[in-house]
This record gives sequence, structure tokens and C-alpha cells, in this order.
Amino acid sequence: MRAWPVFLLALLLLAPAVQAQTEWVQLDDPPPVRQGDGPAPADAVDLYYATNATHFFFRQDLAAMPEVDNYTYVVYMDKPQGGDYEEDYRLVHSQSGSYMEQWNGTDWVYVQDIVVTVDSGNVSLIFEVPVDSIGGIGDSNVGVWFENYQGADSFTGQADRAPKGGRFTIQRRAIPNLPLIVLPAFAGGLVGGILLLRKKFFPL
Ligand SMILES: [Ca+2]
Ligand SMILES: [Ca+2]
Repeated sequence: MRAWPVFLLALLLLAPAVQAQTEWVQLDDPPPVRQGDGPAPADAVDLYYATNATHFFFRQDLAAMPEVDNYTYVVYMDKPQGGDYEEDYRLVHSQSGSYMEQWNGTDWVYVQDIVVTVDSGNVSLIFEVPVDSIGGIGDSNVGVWFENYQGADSFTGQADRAPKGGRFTIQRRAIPNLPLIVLPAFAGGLVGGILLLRKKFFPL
């Protein structure tokens, strides 16, 4: 019985931390008309990003539910912006799976599998990028663009691209980066708070 108040308090305290990851920032707001310029399952309409302490999220809202058997969905990242290459990473979602590759100047090289979620409510694809795998965030601006291709596991035959040319720029200072050091401090504070309350309401 006594565990319930503590459990509820923990839920209350943790709720904002969980919610933070879905505070989407729209790229290019307000968006130009982007609907109807490609086959619906590959027609990118609205684009967003979000961050938390461990991941960068990119969200692509489509005109119709994605079809990995017929299209390849790709997010290109220029991070650090400029520098050696104009494109450093790409996040791929298609028939063969969801993974991340890095450009080495000659070829795209597999880095790791990634999580890509289909959100049927928003008709969107959400790509998750572990911050560690791109050398951290907040240390440079990030260029990003979304490009979808005709065919499964294909990188030719563009079906749609947003923006049409160039890229969106996520300013380094605009990234709501939660430093990793905050997490242990947050967890410590949470446990301390629970112990204090427990001692107050349930003195043994
Ligand atoms: Ca479009
Ligand atoms: Ca670069």
C-alpha cells in the first residue's frame, strides 16, 4: 500500500521528462506548399526535429502511410555543417530495414541499425539517431534534408525531396540539448525527494 504514493509521485515527476522528447520543432515554419508533389506514400508534407539527452529525432509527415515495399525513405544529415563533406550521415528506412550510414568521401558505410517508428495518427515516420553515433549534438549547426526514392532499397529515382533544394539548418544554439550530466543529477534528486517524502509521511 505504501508504495503507491511513491509510485504516483515518481510518475508525476517523470512525465515531463518523457514528454520532452516529443516537443517537435517544425523545420521551415510555416511550411511552403509541399503536398501533391510526389506519390502520396512518399510525399513529404511537414518536417520536424526533436532532441533529448540521448537521441536526435527526425519526423517526416507524409501524404499517405509509408510503403517500404515501394519506396525508400532517407534523412540526410550534414553534421558538422560544412566541413569535409556536405553530407555526413544518412538515415535509411526501407524494405531491408532501418539503418544509418556514414559518408567516407567515396562510399556510404554502414554504421548501425536505428529505430524508425511509424506514427499512424500523424501519418509520419520518426527516425531516431543516437547522439553518441554522430559525435554529440550542440557542438555545431546541423544541416538536414529529406529525400524519398522510388522502389525498395533504392537511392535513385527521386519521389520527393524537402526542401526542394539545399537543406534546413538547425542552429547549434537552438538545439534544446539536455547535457548528459543533468540525468544523474535529476535521478539523484528524484530518489532523494522520494526518500524525504516517504520519511515524512511514513516514518518507521
Ligand atoms: Ca512533398
Ligand atoms: Ca559536413
